[in-house]
Parts: sequence; C-alpha cells; structure tokens
Amino acid sequence: MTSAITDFDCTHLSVVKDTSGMDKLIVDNPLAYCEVYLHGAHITEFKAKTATQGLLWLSPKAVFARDKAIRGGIPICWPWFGAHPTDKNQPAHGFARVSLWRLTQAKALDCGGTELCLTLTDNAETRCIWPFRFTLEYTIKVTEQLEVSLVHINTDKQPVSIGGALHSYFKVGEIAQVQIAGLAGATYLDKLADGQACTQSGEIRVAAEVDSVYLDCANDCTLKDRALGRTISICKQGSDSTIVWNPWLRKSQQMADMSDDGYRHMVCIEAGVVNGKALAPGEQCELAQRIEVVSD
Ligand code: TA6
Repeated sequence: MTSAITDFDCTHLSVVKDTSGMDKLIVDNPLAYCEVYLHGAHITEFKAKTATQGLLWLSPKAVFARDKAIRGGIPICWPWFGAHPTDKNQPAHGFARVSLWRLTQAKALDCGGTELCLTLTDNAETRCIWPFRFTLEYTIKVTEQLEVSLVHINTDKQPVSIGGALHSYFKVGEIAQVQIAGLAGATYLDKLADGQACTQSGEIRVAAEVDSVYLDCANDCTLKDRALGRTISICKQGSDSTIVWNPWLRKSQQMADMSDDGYRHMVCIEAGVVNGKALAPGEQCELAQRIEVVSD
C-alpha cells in the first residue's frame, strides 16, 4: 500500500511515517499546508500560507493507534452518527474514522492547490460491523480554503440507510472569547438534557459543556474568535444538521486523549447527517464542507 502512495506524480505531496508508524500525507503547496492520515482519512492540520495559525485543533494527547480515532482535526463519522441506532456494541460514530483508507488520486491544480482522493471500500472487517457493500470517496482540495467532499456509493444489492458527520475540531484562542453565528432560531436537541428540544437564541457562546444537535439545519456558520483575532467561515452541503460540541473541564479530565484544559482551545462544529439518508442500490450521496479564515 505504501508504495502505491508514491506512484502519483504530484510534487506537492510527500508521504511520511509518523512516530507511531502510521502513514501521513503531507501537502505543501504555494497556497497551504495540510496533513492527512490514511488511518481514518483523517485531516489533522490545515494552514493557509496567508494565515498566522492553523484552522484545526489537534489534541496534544491524541492517540495514534489502529483501533483509535484521532482526537482533533476532522474525524469522519460514518456510516452513522453517535451511538449505533440499534446495537450498543458497535463503535460510536461508525467505523470510517478507524479504517485504513487508500490514496487513489493526487494532483496539482492549476491554481496552485492540490487535490487528493482517498477511498474506502467494504472489506471483511467493515462487513462484520456493517453488512453492506459500499465505496466511500473522500476528496480533499487544499487551496487557501480546505474543501472536503465525502461521497457514499451504495454498491450493495439492497437499500441502505446512512448517516454521520464531518466532526471538525476548530482551534480557538480561548473558548470564552468565541461566538458562533448562523444558527439563531434553529431548533436543537440538547444531548446534555436527555435530548430536550430547544430554540437557539442569537449567537452561541460556550461557557459550559455543550453537546447540541441542530436539526433540519443546512445553515452555514461563522466562528468568531476574539482571542486569535480571526473569523472562520464554515459552509456545507448535503448535511441535515449541525452539531456543536465542547466537553468542558470535567469531561476533558475524564478523556485520556485530551489535556485538562484542552476544552479551552477547541470547539467542534460538525456537518451532520443525523436523520439518516436512504440510498437505493447504485445510488450515491455527498456530504461536503468548505472552511476558511475570512479575516485574520
Ligand atoms: O458530536 C458530539 C459527540 O457525539 C459528543 O456526544 C461527544 O461524545 C463527541 O462527539 C466525541 O465523541 P468521541 O466518540 O470522539 O469521543
């Protein structure tokens, strides 16, 4: 597999083994720098060359191991979001984030950017967890913006229901100085209050643990960060919901892969498909997200 990675004639791309022996793709082009693990097709770093800071938060205590999801960056939660709908023994947030993906395309773009495509197809391991045939194609376009597109193709002979999220962890200077705009008036389920339905009033400020699922919500968001002096624009497509998550102090302390004060420097704003999408045999659907710093 590793040799196949280097078959692409793309000068912006290099492949390294990190200290845990995992393959990491490094894109370094005139417009941006980006790191992607084949494990989970997990983007762990993105920084436009014009920006002073990277966009994504990666836990200093993140664990890089075959059976673990990396804490930070953009985990791909797929083909379900959160707990499995019927079987508690199945992994939370599906298996895509702990599967080994293949690099199937890498090309330099005329604009100076780079486009990668990573693919995951069903195999004996995935069929033990989810007994359906599928192809997942994850396209990562690295320019001044980070654009990702996850396409699920139902290659099975029967219909399937799929869901998930691009569980992006954004880096913030200080959580108390953050405002999230774009969700005012939306109905959300408060997972910390037994899923009680609430209405979002104004911009979101995070001053305690938050775990909210904004339903029927295709809205784009902005993340204003006074401490870092920047605003991030988060646009999405093919998503029926937005999830906002911050574990705050007590849960950060309980998580082995999070430092105690990790919650102060991150917030998750996730492009979700929580209601599940039905796909007929041969049908496909796309979940996409574009993020960029709009003022720095
Ligand atoms: O998207 C929010 C959430 O589902 C939370 O409930 C929280 O548990 C978080 O994801 C992290 O989940 P993980 O399985 O990565 O620890």
